[in-house]
Amino acid sequence: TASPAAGPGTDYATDDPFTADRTTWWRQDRFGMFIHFGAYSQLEGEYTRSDGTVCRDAEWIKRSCAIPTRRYEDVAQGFDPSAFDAKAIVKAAQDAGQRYIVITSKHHDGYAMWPTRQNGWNLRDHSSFDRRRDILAELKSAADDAGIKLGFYYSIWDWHDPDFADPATFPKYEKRMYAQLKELIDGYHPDLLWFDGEWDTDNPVNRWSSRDGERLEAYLRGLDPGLVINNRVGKRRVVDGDYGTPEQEIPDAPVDGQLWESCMTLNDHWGYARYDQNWKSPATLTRNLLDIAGRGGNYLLNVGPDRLGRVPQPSVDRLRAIGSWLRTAGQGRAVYGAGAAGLVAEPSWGAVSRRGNTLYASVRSWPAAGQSLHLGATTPFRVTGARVLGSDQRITVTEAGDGFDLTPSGAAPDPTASVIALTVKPPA
Ligand code: FHN
Repeated sequence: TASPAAGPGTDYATDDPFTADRTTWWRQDRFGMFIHFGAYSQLEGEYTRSDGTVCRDAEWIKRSCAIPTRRYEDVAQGFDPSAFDAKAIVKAAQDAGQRYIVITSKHHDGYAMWPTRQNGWNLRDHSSFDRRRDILAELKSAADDAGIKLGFYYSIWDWHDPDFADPATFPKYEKRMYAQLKELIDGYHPDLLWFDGEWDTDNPVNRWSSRDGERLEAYLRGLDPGLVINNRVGKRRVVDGDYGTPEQEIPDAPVDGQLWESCMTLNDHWGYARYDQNWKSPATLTRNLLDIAGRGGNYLLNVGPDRLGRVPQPSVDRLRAIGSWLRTAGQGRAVYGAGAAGLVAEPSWGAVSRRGNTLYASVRSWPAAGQSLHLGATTPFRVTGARVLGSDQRITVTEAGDGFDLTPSGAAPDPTASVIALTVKPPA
């Protein structure tokens, strides 16, 4: 876990308060695309039981709907994501302003999305897909061409491998898991591994312990010291790996000195669910990104391709809207390479991030004419300049109480959030 070198608020010229290490690219990129894609996608969120009842879920559908293993294997046999288009997916990420991608290589159902040699339960050997294709290789090539980093999600928990559930044979599963991870690292050279499924569970009882996580992490770092690894390697979650992984939430307080990434869905499911039309609005998603960046975190926003491998249009539309906001008037500077301001209290009217000598106040509720925004300083500093990105209106900055009042001379340039860039200096 990267440790703060100077720490926010002591050296304003520091673009990044953390020491440069393997996570530097990850901290600077801030915004990534999560992809949940696997054999479960073939059902598109719905399963009709033998008694005719319909059961709904996405990547958990085998477990949630108690699908018999043989029946689920038949489903996977029909899986044919012929429309999976790595270049289109990478373009959707680029259009969103997402600078890294994490795709499920193996979810809890144990189905490998690459031609693993450890078992026959994979997209090459157990599907109707073109045996000549390798979607992880296609995605790696497209990501490399676009300058986008690529990570693999890998579930330690495995519902399919009979040796996982049996304490007597768990070491056989662990050996296959190590071998699969070596296949992924040697075969595709990912920049990041996103572990999951390391938690305790009742059925099958998870044999994985924090000790196992520490041993696995050491093994992986031996294979590639540059790998960024999340904290879901061992049960403790806080200590293991390079960063913490809150999910479907934005941590309440800035997590000083800790690296973290919040992962979220665009609707209510990670995997594709045809019936799920509960899409979050582009404004909500953009504001989440700004709130997260202002607290020093990363945002990993998910897409769930359908059974043919296509990213749903509502997902593409929302991602494009976020990217449009980031590209407008350089507003992305409030996110990329930016982090917890460390100088001010979190305001009610928006989010404040900092990059070097500039504070980016992303205002979602712009004051009425003649009204002001208050910025409460927690560390003394001077404001030597203020401007609104995308507008030539003026901002009057006056010292007030514990901080400053910012009074715009015009209307909000952007309904989602308008950014006031403040140049700051240590006290004279
Ligand atoms: O059980 C998984 C779930 O299916 C999904 O992959 C999320 C994504 O972070 N992780 C687990 C739930 O915490």
